[in-house]
Amino acid sequence: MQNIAVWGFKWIPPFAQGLVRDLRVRWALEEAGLAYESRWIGIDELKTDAYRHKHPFGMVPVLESDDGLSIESGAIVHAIAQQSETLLPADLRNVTLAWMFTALNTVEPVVWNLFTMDVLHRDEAWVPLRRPGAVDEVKTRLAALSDCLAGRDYLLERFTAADILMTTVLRFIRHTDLVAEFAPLDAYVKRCEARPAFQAALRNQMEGYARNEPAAA
Ligand SMILES: N[C@@H](CCC(=O)N[C@@H](CS)C(=O)NCC(=O)O)C(=O)O
Repeated sequence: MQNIAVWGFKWIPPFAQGLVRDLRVRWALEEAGLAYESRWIGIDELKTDAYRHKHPFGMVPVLESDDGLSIESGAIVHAIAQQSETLLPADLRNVTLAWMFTALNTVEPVVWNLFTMDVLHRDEAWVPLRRPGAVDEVKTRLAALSDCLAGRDYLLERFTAADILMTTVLRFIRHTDLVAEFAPLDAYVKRCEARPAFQAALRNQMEGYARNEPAAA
């Protein structure tokens, strides 16, 4: 994989800054030591034919490289991880993949559901009715995940691509105290976010927003 470019939003309001899924891709590239450039797409340009040529659903992230175009943050992180013994260790291949799917298929749906209620639809009448059940669903998942993390630093014996996905998933509920209610989980997220590669990825994403901030924002 060479001549890599990552597509993210040109700018997004502060409530979503640091959450957009190109962060996972940037983090994986930083951990893998692969150089990349940033490309920025306006939200109003997402559904244009030109951009849909890159992403059929008009979303970010997209990764462009000499190998072609890739979509889906999990698939992109997996492709990057295949180039990195740190992210996808040969002796932990299957279990790393299982935890990558766990982050995206078992944890992200419930966490994202709560994020959409609290942040994207917060003024809608149905939210107060549905929210308590959504919180319960999140807590059930977080409790099980926290049990898995008790006594260990990462999901597996060492840091892998699964931790990138899990941490970025858990960030979707950073506006709540739910993660903080589970000490092993809270420590885990802080540990992962303290990694220099995460900090570099976040800095790159935030610098883009700062550079592209609309005049009236
Ligand atoms: N499953 C996709 C989800 C991508 C996604 O939801 N991207 C959001 C930003 S984090 C987006 O582009 N939203 C714009 C839209 O839905 O129109 C992935 O993981 O890449």
